[in-house]
Amino acid sequence: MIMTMRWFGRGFDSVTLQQIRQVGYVQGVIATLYDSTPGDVWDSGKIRAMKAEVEAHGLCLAGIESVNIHDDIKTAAPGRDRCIENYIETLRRLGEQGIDMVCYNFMPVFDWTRSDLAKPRADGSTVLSYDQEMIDSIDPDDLLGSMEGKANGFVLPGWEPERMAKVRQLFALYRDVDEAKLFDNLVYFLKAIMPVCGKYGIKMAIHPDDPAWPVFGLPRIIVDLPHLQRMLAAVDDPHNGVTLCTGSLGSNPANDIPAIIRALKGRIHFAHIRNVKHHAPGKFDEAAHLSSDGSLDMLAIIKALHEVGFTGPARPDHGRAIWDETAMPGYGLYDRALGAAYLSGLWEAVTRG
Ligand code: CS2
Ligand code: MN
Repeated sequence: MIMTMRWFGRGFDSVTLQQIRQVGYVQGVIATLYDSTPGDVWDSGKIRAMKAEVEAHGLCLAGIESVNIHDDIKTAAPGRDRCIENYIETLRRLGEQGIDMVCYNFMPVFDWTRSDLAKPRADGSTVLSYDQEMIDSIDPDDLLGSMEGKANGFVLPGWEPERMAKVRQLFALYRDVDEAKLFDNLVYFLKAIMPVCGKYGIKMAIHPDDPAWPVFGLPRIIVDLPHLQRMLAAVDDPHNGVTLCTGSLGSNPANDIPAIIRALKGRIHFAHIRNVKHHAPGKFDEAAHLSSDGSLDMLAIIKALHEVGFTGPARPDHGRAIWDETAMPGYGLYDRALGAAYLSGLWEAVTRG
């Protein structure tokens, strides 16, 4: 396992590469071209500059999160083949520079969804939280507004303002896309990109839907083990793999994360490790990484990753906002650094027996 942290790039992230290096418990970062628009080809010069900047700070660029998928691909709209061609070209350019892991998601309209980005805890820290009842009372049109209010001025990953400005149109695009169609569109996309992935050794790692159930009546297809297995079987190529996000899959208490890890042996290319605290069905808070702070058994998760021989990058996923830090919700330095230290400790204990 290679411990990493996500970095959104200079100018987009409140955290610097030097700070990440000083965490000490991480070897690399997972980065992206944060100002890229889904559907466009990434600029080779920008990819090269990003990689050089990361390496100049003594860190490795362990993968990309995310190369986002245009809605035309997800809905099989007329523009899909062009967008797929562009995606293939982006992968080729990443592959040429030795980047071998790409995370993406296939969620319609909204990326991850939360009802509160800064829910106060008793100790004055804040966390992201989800309450289905609250989500049901929000008009999807207003969701971005209510999220932006608590985003500390940052653009949220997967919530590109230019896309969100047309939420209504996006919903119209998905009107006839049910679970079966969305799945077919994912398979079509994966089949098209497998040759370039094979050529450059790029491991694609789909991020689970977050939360792991349909939101706003939109279909969700990466929510549990049967769905993950169906997707891996449909394109049975080792380059077609998974981002094992414990918090996203763990939003549903029925998902047994260590069992999922064991069942996906060989196909997990990236791990997001964080804890969640379940309160009631459809109601959870993100928690500190520590097992006792949430509902997930982090030691059992690390043990399962070790057991399946996981060698890819892992990162502490979201953290709490602590010590008065102002950052993108979930992506402050302090609590993710604590998470990296804790997870590295568990990993050392497990690997050394
Ligand atoms: C989120 C997502 O849970 C997470 O990791 O922060 O934004 C995630 O990065 C994307 O869904 C992956 O494409
Ligand atoms: Mn995640």
